[in-house]
Amino acid sequence: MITVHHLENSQSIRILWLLEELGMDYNIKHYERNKRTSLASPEFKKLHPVGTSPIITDGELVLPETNAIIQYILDRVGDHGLVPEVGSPERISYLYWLHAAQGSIVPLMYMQLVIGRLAVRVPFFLKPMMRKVVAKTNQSFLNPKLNNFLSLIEQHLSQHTWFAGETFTVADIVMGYCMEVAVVRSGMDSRYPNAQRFLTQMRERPAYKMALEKNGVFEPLAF
Ligand SMILES: N[C@@H](CCC(=O)N[C@@H](CS)C(=O)NCC(=O)O)C(=O)O
Repeated sequence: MITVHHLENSQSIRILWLLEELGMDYNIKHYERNKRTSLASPEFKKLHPVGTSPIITDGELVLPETNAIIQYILDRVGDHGLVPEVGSPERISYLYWLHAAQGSIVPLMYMQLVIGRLAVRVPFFLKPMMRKVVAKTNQSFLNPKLNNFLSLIEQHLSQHTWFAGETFTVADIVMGYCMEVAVVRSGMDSRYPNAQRFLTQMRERPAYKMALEKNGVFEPLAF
């Protein structure tokens, strides 16, 4: 049986959500983050040399990386109906959002969080200078790139119910986490009504509710 090694407030929520959508049996082992650094606990780090969440184990297998885990689970199930058919227009949207999430959006959010913390962590005499560097990096580099994504998401969801079209797919699970983080930290507010509609609709899914219940208090970090 699959065990999800579940780091609090992490991308691992997607794996719980997927397993719930598929109605699979699984175990969860909960791990805390270091309160000061937000890094995973030493116990979690022992699971794999890279030591980032999510990680699953299945027998002898130890597998990290969100999208690799998702594909592994889908392959294991076979007929799941959560991925559009090869050759359909939905497939293109599915591929785009699945990979934009992990390849572009999460890394931008991650950078935003890390550089934001730099200004807090440096010695007091460097803080004024560091604050300027952080503000400049956000203003000239990170915010414009993230805002491009927020606008694209809003425009896409004004024409489609879900990320790949009219049917819920795994792209919604992968993007769903980005959407939760975008609300907390990247300004995805009422200026983006279709994004808000998507969030309401995904939060109403019984499988997501169950994943949140198993997770406990959820304050997504993308870190
Ligand atoms: N590309 C990886 C990124 C994983 C990642 O950075 N996970 C964060 C949690 S959201 C993490 O493990 N942070 C704690 C740490 O690095 O110790 C994936 O998609 O799984």
